[in-house]
Amino acid sequence: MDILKEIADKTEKGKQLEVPAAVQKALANGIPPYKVLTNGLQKGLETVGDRFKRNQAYIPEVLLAARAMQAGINILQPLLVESGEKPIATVVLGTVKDDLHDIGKNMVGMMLEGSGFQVVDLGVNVPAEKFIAAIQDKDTSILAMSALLSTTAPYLKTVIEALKQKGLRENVKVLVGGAPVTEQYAIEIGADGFAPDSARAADKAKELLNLKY
Ligand code: B1M
Repeated sequence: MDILKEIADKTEKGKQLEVPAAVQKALANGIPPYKVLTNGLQKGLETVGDRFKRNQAYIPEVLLAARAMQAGINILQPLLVESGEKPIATVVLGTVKDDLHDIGKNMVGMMLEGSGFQVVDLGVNVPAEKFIAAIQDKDTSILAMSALLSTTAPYLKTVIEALKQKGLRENVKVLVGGAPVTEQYAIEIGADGFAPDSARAADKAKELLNLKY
């Protein structure tokens, strides 16, 4: 079997103990880390996600697949974040309140670090006050927020409004993303930028700061 297909298959089946070896094999075959991530691990998680949507998989299966994917990401992470340069700016990153999805956010964090940003990752279920406290604490250039549920996407706007109320809106660029978020939605809620995936999130972050990429 094609090694990327094998990784996708093992991820889908939640084979947390077998995924790392398959990822190592793909890397040894010269497949670039980002391709292993998107065409292998991510594909497997998406497949189980689609089955879940059609009521053909249960949440524990999705969770096991997510853990298997994380086991693979742990191997890829050092390769993806290795930029070797001084941080170009600080990004505060998090998944918004009431949302526990963190895989996409973690990928965005890795790609940002790999592009030379310092990333302050606040984790998941982050309320507006926590984003604001982090921005005030660090010399932050970008606030990057992820939302994976259609019920939590409106919270992106809540945070932007809270920034305005605190007089901090002009201090940071706001970058948003996540499956239910679109470019149009980002404009409507007053964000500065949107990206559909982690690689483009890193490009967009540079663009927002007028840095070349
Ligand atoms: Co959840 N879940 N989930 N889930 N889950 C989805 C998102 C869903 C689409 C599944 C479905 O129905 N098909 C659905 C949302 C429907 C909707 O609102 N439209 C859903 C649901 C309903 C739920 C629960 C409500 C289920 C329940 O309990 N009944 C529940 C909610 C829990 C909560 O958050 N409060 C829930 C729970 C879970 C698990 C805990 C089991 C697990 C999360 C584990 C974890 O994250 N540690 C889980 C998972 C794994 C998924 C799916 C299968 C995969 C999500 C994922 O990690 N994708 C998902 C279905 C699917 O996507 N096929 C689903 C891979 C990841 C790389 O993609 O996160 O989209 P993504 O990130 C992308 C881009 O969006 C972008 O870059 C990444 C790729 O490069 N991106 C950004 C992300 N953030 C960005 C930020 C940026 C820019 C780009 O700038 C800052």
